[in-house]
This record gives sequence, structure tokens and C-alpha cells, in this order.
Amino acid sequence: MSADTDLQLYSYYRSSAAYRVRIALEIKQLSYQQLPVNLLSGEHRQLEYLQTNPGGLVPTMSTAEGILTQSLAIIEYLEERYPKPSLLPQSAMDRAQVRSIAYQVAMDIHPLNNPRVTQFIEATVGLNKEQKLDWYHHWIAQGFGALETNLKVLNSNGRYCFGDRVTLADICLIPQVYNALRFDCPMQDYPLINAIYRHCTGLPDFIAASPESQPDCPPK
Ligand SMILES: N[C@@H](CCC(=O)N[C@@H](CS)C(=O)NCC(=O)O)C(=O)O
Repeated sequence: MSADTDLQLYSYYRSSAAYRVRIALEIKQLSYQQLPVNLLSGEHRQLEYLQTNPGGLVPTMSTAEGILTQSLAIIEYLEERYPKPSLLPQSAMDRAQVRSIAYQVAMDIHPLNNPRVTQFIEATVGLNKEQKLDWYHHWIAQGFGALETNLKVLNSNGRYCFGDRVTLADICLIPQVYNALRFDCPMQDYPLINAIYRHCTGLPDFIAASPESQPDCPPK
């Protein structure tokens, strides 16, 4: 790991958005200090954290140049500041294809299953636990169904979403699959997504970034 950075990451071990940033940091071999924010106990809604991230979400990254929020903005910053190895392919079209997959996960799927959203519908619409799980499964099925087709169209090789190395697309997909498995989403209809998940979660950078490898992960 390179030691010439001054990066601190506010993270929660199970946060899929923080998991994205951790994977990017590992791939770029950047050293960073991790500052755990406990989403279960509500640390992210306390004044101290809100002063750093007014949206009350993780991740947040503190850099020598200032504070950054939003996982994709943080990853794009790392990509520009520390370009090698790159998380995007060469051509404009290929880069756009990779971003398209990444955004399907980060913008179309993930926001709908965020705890603050499911907690709100639980409290206001009065959904029970099972209905809340149905909500989660519904949006994963919609999102992963479209994603599986898109990956086929893009000729994914079943190891990575795009081309023959890790890109921003895998960085977004893997944490979302981790989450879907945690909530028992049926996964049998997504052979490509499953194959990419199996391959990438065996890579050392993904293992180091995984929830189970984080300092705030409770012991089993
Ligand atoms: N678009 C944001 C999403 C961040 C986000 O939703 N973080 C979740 C954890 S994965 C969170 O902090 N949730 C707190 C809550 O829902 O109360 C990003 O990519 O950074």
C-alpha cells in the first residue's frame, strides 16, 4: 500500500456504498485510515457526523484537499488523482458503457433499498417485515433482470462486467449482490451476475474490502 496519501474513510462495514470505495482504494493500493460510523446505532444522524456529511449517509472521505461525499464522486476523484490502475476502459464509448452499469446499480437499484427508505415506508405505510422484504426483492428483481440482459449485450465474460479486468461496474455490482444475498433475494435468474460475483469476491482486493474484513465487523 502506498503511504503518501492523507485519506480517511468514514465507513460502515455493511454499507454497500462504502464497500465500493474500499474496493477502489484496494485496487489503487492507497493506504487510508478507516473511521467507522455505526449505522445501526444511528451515529450517522448525530450532529458530529452531520457536520461532515449533511446528508447523514456513509461513505464520506476526508482528503488533504477537502471532504468528499457520494461514493461515485469519491471513486472518480481517486481515479483522477491516482490514475493507475485505471477503473475505466480506454475509449469514450467503453467508459460510458461501464458507467451505465455502475449507475444502474448505484442510482436505480441501491437508493430503493437503503435503510432510511425502507424504515420510512415501514413507519408511514405500516408495512410489516415480510412486506418490507417483498419491496426489497421486487426492486432487486427489476434491477438485476435488466442488468443481466445488459451484461449479455455487452458480452461480459462472466468474470468481469466489462472487458477483462475490474472496472467501476464490478465495484458497484459486487456490494449490491452481497446485499441481495444478505436479504435472501432469489438469484437463480442471473447466471452472469452470479458468475461475476463468484469470480470477483475471490480476488484479494475484494476480499480486503469485504464487510467481513473490516475493523467494525462484529466477531462471529
Ligand atoms: N448515493 C450515496 C448513497 C450513500 C448511502 O445510501 N449510504 C447508506 C449505506 S449504503 C447509508 O448511509 N444509509 C443510512 C440510512 O439509510 O439511514 C453514495 O453513493 O454515497
